[in-house]
Amino acid sequence: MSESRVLILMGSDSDAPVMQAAADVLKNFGIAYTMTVASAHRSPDRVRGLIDEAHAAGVGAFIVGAGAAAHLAGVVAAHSSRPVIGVPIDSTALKGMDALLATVQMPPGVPVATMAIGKAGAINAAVLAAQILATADSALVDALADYKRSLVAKVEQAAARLER
Ligand code: RP5
Repeated sequence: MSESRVLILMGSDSDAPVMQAAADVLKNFGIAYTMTVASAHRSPDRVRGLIDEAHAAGVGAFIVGAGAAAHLAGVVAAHSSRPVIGVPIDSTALKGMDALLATVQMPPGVPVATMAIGKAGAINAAVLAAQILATADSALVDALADYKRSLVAKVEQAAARLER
């Protein structure tokens, strides 16, 4: 954890296939992270310990994914004044709507920046974490500009393919 700039937490290892997308994006930006499992309901003391460790390490943002009664991001936000980015996971019969509402409906004063449900949300969580860290890292500003250019290029390639 000591070198990490982002802590990625998830409520269960069953969330890992979605949350791996956030890790992959951070890796592409060269942002060191720690990724692990801790449950707000099943292992609250572990959650608290990880938050303390993350603070000691100086992480600049938390990315937190959970499904169902997804309180993990909110609990992290309760214990931290660093930015918390929530990713609702589609892991129940309610297809992530449960997690979306549980993650986004925070009381005033305790924000969780809530992303879209699932993999798109995990990717955006990592991009947002990079944008937060970029406020004090000019190399990341350049990397984000490159990333935006790559999005433009993909659209242009898709347009060219369709127009052919
Ligand atoms: C949530 O319940 C987890 O974040 C996961 O999305 C869901 C199911 O967890 P498991 O039963 O697979 O451990 O707490």
